[in-house]
Amino acid sequence: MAGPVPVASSLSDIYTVDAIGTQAKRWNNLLARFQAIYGQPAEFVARSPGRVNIIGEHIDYSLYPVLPMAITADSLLAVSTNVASTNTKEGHYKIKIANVQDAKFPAHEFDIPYEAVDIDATVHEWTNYFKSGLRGALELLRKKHGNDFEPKSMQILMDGTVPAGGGLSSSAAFVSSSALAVMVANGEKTVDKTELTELAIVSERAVGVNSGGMDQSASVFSERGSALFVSFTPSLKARPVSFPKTNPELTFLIAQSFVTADKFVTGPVHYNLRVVECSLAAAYLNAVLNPPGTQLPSDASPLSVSLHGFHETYFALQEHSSGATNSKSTESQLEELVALTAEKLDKRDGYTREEIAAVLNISVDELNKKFTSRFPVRAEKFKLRQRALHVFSEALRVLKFMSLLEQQPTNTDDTSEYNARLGDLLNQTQDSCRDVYECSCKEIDELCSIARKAGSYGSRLTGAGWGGCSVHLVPAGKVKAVREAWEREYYSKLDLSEEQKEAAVVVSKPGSGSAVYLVDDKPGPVVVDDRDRGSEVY
Ligand code: NG1
Repeated sequence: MAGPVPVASSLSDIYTVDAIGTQAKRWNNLLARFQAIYGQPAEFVARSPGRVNIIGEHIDYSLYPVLPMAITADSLLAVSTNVASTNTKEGHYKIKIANVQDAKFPAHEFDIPYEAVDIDATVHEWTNYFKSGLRGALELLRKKHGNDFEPKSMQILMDGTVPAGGGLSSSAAFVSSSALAVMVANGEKTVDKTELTELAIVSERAVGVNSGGMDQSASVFSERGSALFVSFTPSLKARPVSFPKTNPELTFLIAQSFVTADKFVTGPVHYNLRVVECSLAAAYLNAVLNPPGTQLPSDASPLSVSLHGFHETYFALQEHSSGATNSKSTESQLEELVALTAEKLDKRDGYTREEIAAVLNISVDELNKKFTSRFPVRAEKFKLRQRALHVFSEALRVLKFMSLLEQQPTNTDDTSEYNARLGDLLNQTQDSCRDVYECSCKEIDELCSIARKAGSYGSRLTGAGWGGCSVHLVPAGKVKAVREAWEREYYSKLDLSEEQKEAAVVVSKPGSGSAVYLVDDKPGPVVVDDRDRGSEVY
């Protein structure tokens, strides 16, 4: 899966057949608008999709593997580097950036000094996501070409179809496509997928969210037709995973709750707080379960210490002291960690800073500096027990889900029981997100219970939660019934525009990841190589 980001020669390399017609219109509109705004054609388009997470929620920043897949909705950046330098300040390059939705996302022009990209994370401004991709890509370019590297000016038109705050990772799609665009604009003929993903993960943290790495990996690495198993240790790896043939056939439905969850605004009490709680839980468990003085390894998680780091250290020390050579399976290790957490972290109402600092043998100031100064959080107490229980049990569910996928169903005439086992794991995830990790909301809970009653095998929130989207594993024959039930019992009660109604529910097929399309090579409308009807240009 590693290797360079593909250069697409036609939209058929990027989208599934059913999406091509709509996408061709959209791409042609993007290229025509680019010409109209900047008076010249775009040279290339950089594309990165959103994603839906199948299982493994809120465990990527604790460095446990997850199973997302890319969706059709994406972020497109049409780019040209042919920018007149006449009014650009000395020692600066110019970025002109506009959006096809110009009323919502106004155009901007920046003169940026060669040495640094300034991002004001306290202001919620759409172009910050581009700037964070720019900053990350330039760091990589400097590593490759030296500190004197002079970035090219760019003019950009963006078209994003991943709903913002909808749990489908619009931000990762935007940051990854921006970083990719900057790399290509600055002459990189091939862009390595792992390098792009790693820089997009770090870049996104510049926008004020202590992000894990799932979304960027899914956005960059995905392959059409497959989900993606992403692991973060010992280094970032992604591999495609296919679903076995089942009867009844399985369909993933994505349903919007229309509760907008803005991670940036609610970070101090939701997302960023969970990241802090997980790292504090790792440090606490290390202090009470490992020999005095044990240091957790500094790792790639947002705060550099993670529950996965604790997990590895704990079992390595256990094996070392018992002289055992037969390592336990990861499943049994995780089961043991769930039991240990329940026993050692017994305060259900949470731990104060003072209580945690005393166990870590550091001052409250040191605790704040290490854990809560990177991004502000607001909490009197930290729910270490609940957060660690969710993370260990969710990591276990991912492994169980994967082993089911690898096993294949035994009775291929009727795989209902197998399907139900997959669904059951998704339902357990939802229960844990709702009751233990506290990242669901009543609207998502409602969508899940309506879907289950109408025939879904498994229903749960997807992404960060607190609103946004839900994902449902539904037998193909029940898709209609589930959609109708939502309409009757949920959507008809909301005041939705036609556009929202249309976007409320999508049947999701695993889509492909990042790609570059070189317009230069193919002037005129975008190329669609319709494999059924021969080559055609829309
Ligand atoms: P969303 O907000 O749905 O894109 C976020 C994180 C992921 C992961 C999920 C929860 C970012 C960019 N994404 O996803 O890394 O932690 O929540 O599983 O912060």
